[in-house]
Amino acid sequence: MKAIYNHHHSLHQGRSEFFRGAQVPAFERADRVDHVLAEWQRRQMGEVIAPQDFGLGPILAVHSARYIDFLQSAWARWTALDPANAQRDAFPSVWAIRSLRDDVLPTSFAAQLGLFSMDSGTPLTAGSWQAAKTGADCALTAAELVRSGARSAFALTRPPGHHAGADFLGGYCFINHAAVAAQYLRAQGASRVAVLDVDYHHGNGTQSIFYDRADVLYVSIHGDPRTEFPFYLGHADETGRGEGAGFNLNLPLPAGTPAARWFEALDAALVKVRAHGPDVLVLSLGVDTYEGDPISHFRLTSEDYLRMSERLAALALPTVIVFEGGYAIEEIGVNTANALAAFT
Ligand code: Q9C
Ligand code: ZN
Repeated sequence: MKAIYNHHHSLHQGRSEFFRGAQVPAFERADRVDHVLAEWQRRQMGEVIAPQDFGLGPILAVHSARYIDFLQSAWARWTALDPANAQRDAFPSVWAIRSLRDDVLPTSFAAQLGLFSMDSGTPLTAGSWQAAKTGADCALTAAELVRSGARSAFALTRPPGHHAGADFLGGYCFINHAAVAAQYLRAQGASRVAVLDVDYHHGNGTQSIFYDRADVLYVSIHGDPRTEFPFYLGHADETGRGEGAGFNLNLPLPAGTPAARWFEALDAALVKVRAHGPDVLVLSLGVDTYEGDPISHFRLTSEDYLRMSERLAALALPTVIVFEGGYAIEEIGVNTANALAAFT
């Protein structure tokens, strides 16, 4: 299998995030991807290639123009407020929550940042746009490889994507790479696409982008949003709306869930994916389900990812794999390579 490596990922380096009122070092670090690349090469899992440039078209098929305009110019506007901001990441301080208007675009940068953010946990930095845009190119290059006959391809990128919605960032995500790839595959002729999300966190962005549609199924196994991020989406009763009714499946599990129970949920997820009869599968692969993850609470072991890989590959679908979360830095290379092993 080819890995499409985001050579611009380290342009995004969040300095910190908030935890219980304090600023702590960011969990979503550049060396996450370095460790995955090192393990990929050590195990000779396949060629590592650079992404092609797909321009903005496929991104604008998923994200709103005013959000993408904002992301592209955000750092220049942030540093124009005060040259000292060049040494500080931008965080929102105000939000357009219920009863406030989101249809009028304020001119204030701070107000726009809040309008386009779902949390204060996603540092916006000098290179966030370039890193995320190149990540979309990685996912699109993977989609193009699979479309032209590859059995699978792996977009090795960060920051992750599945929390980013049509017009907002959050959960360390700016552009929803999995959604961009799924939409691109539809535009290029796939009749049905399935997105399977095995990151610890519910992919609220991906779900919301396809919630009204029957052509793109979204299935997710994740920490119960009653206690786990993203909190406000990912419940079992969210099954799709309108034409999309029946084309969304959430399988929330309580914090502390052991591997045996997680694999039962995977069985249910795979039944749903198969029933959709997709031409292609997009896999949002996060390895924050690992027992040692510092911000997540499932109990999968490194060996469990080998089993996961076998189950996923047994679907025998053309598969675009997009890297999402996973914060146990020392083990992230082995866990991710194990999760991909049956595809190589
Ligand atoms: N102090 C992904 O895995 N905040 N995003 C956690 C920890 C958000 C995770 C707070 C976690 C988002 C792609
Ligand atoms: Zn996650």
